[in-house]
Amino acid sequence: MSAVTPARSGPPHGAPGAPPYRGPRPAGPFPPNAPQGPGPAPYGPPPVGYRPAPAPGMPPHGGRPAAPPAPLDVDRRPRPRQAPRRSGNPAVTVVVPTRNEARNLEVVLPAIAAVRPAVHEIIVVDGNSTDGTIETARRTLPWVRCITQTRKGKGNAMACGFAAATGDVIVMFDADGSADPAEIPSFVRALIAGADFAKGSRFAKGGGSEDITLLRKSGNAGLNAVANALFGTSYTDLCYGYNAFWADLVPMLELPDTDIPQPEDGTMIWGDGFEIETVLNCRIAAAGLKITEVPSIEKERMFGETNLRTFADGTRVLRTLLSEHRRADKRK
Ligand SMILES: Nc1nc2c(ncn2[C@@H]2O[C@H](COP(=O)(O)OP(=O)(O)OP(=O)(O)O)[C@@H](O)[C@H]2O)c(=O)[nH]1
Ligand SMILES: [Mg+2]
Repeated sequence: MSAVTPARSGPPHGAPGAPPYRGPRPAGPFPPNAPQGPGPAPYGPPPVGYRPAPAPGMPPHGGRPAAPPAPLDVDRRPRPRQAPRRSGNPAVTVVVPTRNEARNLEVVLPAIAAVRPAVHEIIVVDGNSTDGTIETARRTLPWVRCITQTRKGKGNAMACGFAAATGDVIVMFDADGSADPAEIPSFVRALIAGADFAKGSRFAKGGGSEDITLLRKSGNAGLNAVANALFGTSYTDLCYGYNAFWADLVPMLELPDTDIPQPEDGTMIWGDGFEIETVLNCRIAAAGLKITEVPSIEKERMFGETNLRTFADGTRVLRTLLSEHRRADKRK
């Protein structure tokens, strides 16, 4: 992407007529290479609700004022959500779940920060990593936000990240190097063009995977067929973690409460595991929202090991489809 963020014109923050203050930007310095100055609208012509970006010297991501650097402690308490809004120039929050992904973050975080139009914030949601993931994230990209999840499982990590997000759009982004940050603008463009949910797909035209095994591909295809039969959808890639949606949908998703403590017997609360993507796919479909698939190319995990257990997690996904179908039926 060569487009840059346009300069913000108009009064400074706090002055009459200035854009509303939408909460502190929690991180310290902004990306040093963030685009400044005038330029074309980042995602094409500005449609209704266009919100101009900041002038030189102002924060580059939608005009939020800079806050003092985040404390070094990990922030366990999600900040209150500012009212997200839909516009042609949305502030983009990238939520990155991590479990022992230090080596990958050294590559992945700078790559996300280099995306243009620049993202508003990156939230690393860590799950008790033992390899210095959080320290590495902070060292690699000082303005990254790091929080720790409240229970275990990728689903809980994502729910914590969604609750902490201050952007208008939320992008779900795996930390293992398998997702290409350069695709973020296509997800955002699909949302600006009218989608509620931009669903990444390795099997849509233009997509692909360098990583998926035959077993997982067949399992995914089967689960996909069940989902489409139950929900009347046309999903081509049910179990893919690279997706984006408007942040105003978070309350409607009714994900498991992040304040509930981890069960003492070590079991995972329903929705806290890898079934999170299925839960989102089902609830968005059941709500009749507009879904646009975005072709995506999945690369191989760079370093470290998978957290996915093909059979156990595949079974969780199948059970999720059935229980989400019952849930949708009850609400009709
Ligand atoms: N915070 C947190 N992140 C997790 C947890 N489980 C997985 N993740 C992260 O979720 C992302 C996807 O997990 P992966 O282990 O890559 O699973 P996958 O993408 O289905 O499988 P492979 O890419 O084949 O390894 C990665 O960034 C993981 O670090 C968890 O319990 N907590
Ligand atoms: Mg992966």
